[in-house]
Amino acid sequence: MSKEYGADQIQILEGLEAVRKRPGMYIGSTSVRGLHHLVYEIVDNAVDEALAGFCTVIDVSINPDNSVTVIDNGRGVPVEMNQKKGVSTVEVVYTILHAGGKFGGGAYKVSGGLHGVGASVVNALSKYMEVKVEQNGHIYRQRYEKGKPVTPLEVIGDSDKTGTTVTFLPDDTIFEETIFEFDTLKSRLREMAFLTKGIKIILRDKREEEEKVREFHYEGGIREYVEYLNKSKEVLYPAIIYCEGTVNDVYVEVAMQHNDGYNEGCYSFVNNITTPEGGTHLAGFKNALTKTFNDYAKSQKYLKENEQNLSGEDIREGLTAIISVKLGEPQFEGQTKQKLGNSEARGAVDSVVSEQLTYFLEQNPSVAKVICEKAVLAQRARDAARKARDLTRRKNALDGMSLPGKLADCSDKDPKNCEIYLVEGDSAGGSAKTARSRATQAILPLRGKILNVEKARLDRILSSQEIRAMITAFGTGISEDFDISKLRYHKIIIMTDADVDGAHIDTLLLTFLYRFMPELIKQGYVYLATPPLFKIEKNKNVWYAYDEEELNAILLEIGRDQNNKIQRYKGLGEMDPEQLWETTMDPEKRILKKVCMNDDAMSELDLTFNVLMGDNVEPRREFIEKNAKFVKDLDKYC
Ligand code: 28F
Repeated sequence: MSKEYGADQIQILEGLEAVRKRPGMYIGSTSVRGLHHLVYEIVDNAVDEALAGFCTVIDVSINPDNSVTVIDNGRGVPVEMNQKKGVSTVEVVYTILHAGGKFGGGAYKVSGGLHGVGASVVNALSKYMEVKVEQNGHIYRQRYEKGKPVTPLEVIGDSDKTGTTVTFLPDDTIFEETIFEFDTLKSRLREMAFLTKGIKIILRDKREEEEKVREFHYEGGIREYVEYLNKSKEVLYPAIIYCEGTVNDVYVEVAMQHNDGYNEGCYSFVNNITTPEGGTHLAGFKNALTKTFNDYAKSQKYLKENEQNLSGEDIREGLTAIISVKLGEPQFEGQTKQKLGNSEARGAVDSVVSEQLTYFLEQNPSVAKVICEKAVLAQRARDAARKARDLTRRKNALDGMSLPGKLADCSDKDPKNCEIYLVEGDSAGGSAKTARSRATQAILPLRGKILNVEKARLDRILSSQEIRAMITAFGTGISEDFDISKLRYHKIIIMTDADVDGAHIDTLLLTFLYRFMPELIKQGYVYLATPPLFKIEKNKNVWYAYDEEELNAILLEIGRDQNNKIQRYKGLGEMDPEQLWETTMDPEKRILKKVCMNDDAMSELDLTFNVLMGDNVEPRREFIEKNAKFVKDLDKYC
């Protein structure tokens, strides 16, 4: 007899169908990024249980089949029947869209993954999901496939513990990628542990013989987060400035500490969700900081009455800060819905930080002095930078002559058709100018190593000819002046020698782009050209190989004998223009690698750039030893 479908059941099926039809609406994308959001969504529910005070350990495992198991030691999702729905609360939480605590009010609403779409979305997008609840001395289990229950909730054993265990296998007919990345999960789970002081989060990778385990547990919460982000830097003072309070039902927590660098690293969160586009909480923080430091600097005569106020930028130079707020109904705005809109958060953060920072400065005059002195230096450097920066702005669109002399521009003026090659060295630059398609390909030769922006202030950076030439050529401006609509080329292609020096120039250029024009990378305009490593000649035939593997494949095919002439390219300069065109610049034949980044864990990205490009050699050595499988003559890199 056909199963009686009540109105509720139909609504449930329609809900799950909707998720499977348009998954991007619920988890952002079905790319590798959306895949990892499935894990964050389930872990968020366990974090909710921790915030409610009942869970202390969350155990996350990537299983050999790339399914994921998340275990918490909370109370366990209630197993009793939900009278209204006629099924267990477990089934309600895992099959009804927007069901579960996040929308049920009460203690369950202060945390949220991708805006709290709930575990039912993860269930709908999984080939199977199995939920186990330990409660009332029993172990209950229910299995679902593509979101639909395939067993009732049934007792499968006894247990004297309580908690919830969820295992799910993402549906590979929906996700392009179903291989989880350990480091991606590691970054986000570490961040969750920093944001939820006292929780212990364990991450296990069970896909290899040797299980890989990482444990994150920070009693100090976001204070330890600031310490962690500053660990590769020289801090200006030992203390970590900490503010905490609740205003208008907004819980505010702020930790900050200056380092001797020039980059600003302020990361904001709402209900543990990262808000890379900032919003009202970040605005409130910045306002409080500028007001409080200017009042203090004037009262202590670090600034004369008639002297210009310190700008927020001056005060935040070298600042690492975490701004975390928790509130009931977060409103998300902005291009990627990652900007907080709640107006009450601005005032709450402003008042908590103003009051407690003022008190801290009065109690710690030596720290206050160091910060004010650095801000005054930054103010002077900023004025110098402004003059240098004006040199990079083209007076107006017609003012072609202000383009850098070395730039061989293309004739097409529609950015969508145009690309600019950043070429290492004048000889390769010359050969690229000859090889290129003049209509759509511009060439900007870069002489030698560009300045490492990670270790320099803006005025020094803008005094670099190479840096100014790129800024002017791209047309977008930098930092807060940046305007993507002014970009003159929709492909920025870095073309360097396939050797250590070329790789070093790649990292210097990427550091510059990441620090001053991150949207170019985020929106996918930046590429790396891949010149061939080998040229194989045999009886007038020519082949090109881009790596050792390809070389062997070609030799296998044409036969290894003395007629083969194999040339290992040392650099671009060894190729004549037509070879360069043929192998590396012809859009029909070339291989371009797109440089990608996502802002799921910006703080980790900033930290990695600083470890690799920053002043301190020791953290870099550790990073290379840990990450590079076989690194010889290490000191060459440091
Ligand atoms: C591995 C992922 O999902 N843990 C969860 C709980 C605990 C409760 C709960 C969850 C209340 C009424 C919605 C228990 N006892 N880990 C998890 N642990 N959900 S999810 O309640 C669900 C809400 O419907 C819980 C008393 N109150 C709440």
